Amino acid sequence: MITLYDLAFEDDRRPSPFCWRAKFALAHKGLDYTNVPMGFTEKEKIAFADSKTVPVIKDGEKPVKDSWAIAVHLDEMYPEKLLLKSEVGRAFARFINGWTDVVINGAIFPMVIGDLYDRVRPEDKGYIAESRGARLGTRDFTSFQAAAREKGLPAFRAALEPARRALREQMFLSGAEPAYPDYILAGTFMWPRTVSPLELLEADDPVHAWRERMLDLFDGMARKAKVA
Ligand SMILES: N[C@@H](CCC(=O)N[C@@H](CS)C(=O)NCC(=O)O)C(=O)O
Repeated sequence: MITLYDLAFEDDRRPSPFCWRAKFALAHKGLDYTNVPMGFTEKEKIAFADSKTVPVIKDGEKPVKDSWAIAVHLDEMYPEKLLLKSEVGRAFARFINGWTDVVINGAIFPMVIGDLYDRVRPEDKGYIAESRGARLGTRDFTSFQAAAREKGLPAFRAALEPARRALREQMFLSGAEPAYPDYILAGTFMWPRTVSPLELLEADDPVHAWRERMLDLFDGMARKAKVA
């Protein structure tokens, strides 16, 4: 039996890009699991895994923390539909993981922090104001977000060019079928989708069409999630 600890915002929104990677990975394998929602200030729920961040899974008695470690664990334990495919597939996925974390997540965060803060659970607002305020040097997230969007949106779209070039040639980042690199980037798009009305992509962008395909996977699993 697998349990996934998943970050929850107000009205049961589930924004964590890293938790979405795990949810796509579990769905890819066709594995059943129990989803346990947790707020930023409920870290005692994941203390058993010695983690301060989600996702965390408990697979039987085994705790696994960190989305990358979860993907590796799932491939080891359930090798039927591989997420990472091969040594080359794993190396490619590792690159996409780092690129998405640093470049793509980094570009989105300033553009949605105001909307995100508005949707955090009331009991978590103090924690987010302090932790993200310290990171950004301000607690006026609404003004910060407005300023970030001016230059940030064109820069974000430009940063997606490597993915766009691949998606002009193939249906998924991983080729004809989706695999973990797709789940990494799709997980990231679930983050703004669930907390902000900001549309990040133009309608004729190949990345937009790919995102639609990702939303349709697994019976529309991601599309069914509550949006901003
Ligand atoms: N490298 C980790 C990052 C996980 C992470 O940063 N998760 C965020 C939620 S999106 C979190 O739990 N943050 C807790 C906090 O900010 O206190 C992974 O891939 O799982």
